Amino acid sequence: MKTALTIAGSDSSAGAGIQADLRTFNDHDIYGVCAITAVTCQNTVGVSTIHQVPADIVASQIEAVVTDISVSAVKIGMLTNRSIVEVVAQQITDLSIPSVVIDPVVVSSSGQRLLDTEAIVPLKTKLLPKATCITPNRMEAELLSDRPVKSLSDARDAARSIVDLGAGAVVITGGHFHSENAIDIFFDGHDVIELVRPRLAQASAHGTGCIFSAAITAALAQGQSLPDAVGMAKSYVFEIMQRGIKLGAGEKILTKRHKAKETR
Ligand code: PXL
Repeated sequence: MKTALTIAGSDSSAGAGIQADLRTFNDHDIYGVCAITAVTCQNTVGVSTIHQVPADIVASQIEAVVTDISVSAVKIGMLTNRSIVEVVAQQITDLSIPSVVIDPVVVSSSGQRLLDTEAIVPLKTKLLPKATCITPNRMEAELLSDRPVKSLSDARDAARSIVDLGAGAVVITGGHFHSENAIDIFFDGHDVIELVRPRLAQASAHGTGCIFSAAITAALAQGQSLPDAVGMAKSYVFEIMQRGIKLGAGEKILTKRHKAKETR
């Protein structure tokens, strides 16, 4: 059985973070292992507290699993602070971890900061160049490219500059563009590909970014090409976004195990 590693934060509501990643790996017949960077105390309404895991403990978790279990791909999500960004970048190289998918998480969908401001530069200079693929949303693409990303044409320019910074490929997710469709821009240094799906009413559901990047990681671990992995992940997210389930007072939780018609 193929395995993939997720390096990310724990979400007590299990809609995003480590819990969503492991669920997504499982849906794609990948055994998931994990290294937890932070414990977020949150429910469907928002994040109340964040406990940052010490960087050496993050490193020990990664080393423990990777030196024992052969990992085919890694997904990197919430990293919390500069020390964790640096230690993870070092370990990707030292432990020769293949197929690195980075979801450059900065702020939660409920508006809580999940990465310190001072961690942005090391994220760009030390970690981004190790990415097989990085999956920023519009706001994250602005931070990475240092340019406004207000339109699809801005997104195409930002995608080029993110690849110029050293990422193997980038997908700028279009959930936040003011267009009729949800359009993602994929660029791998050669071709710009637009991935188009109709925009869904419940587009703000919690965890979509985590699930998208985890699905790409799972597909890479299965040996798919990157364009195929991204296309499959987009379809998977589109499918489960229609299965959002209202368990608490806030955002819906996305899980494939829930049948869409029960929510209508
Ligand atoms: O969706 C971004 C995200 C990533 N990781 C964790 C989160 C969130 C959003 O809340 O809690 C742990």
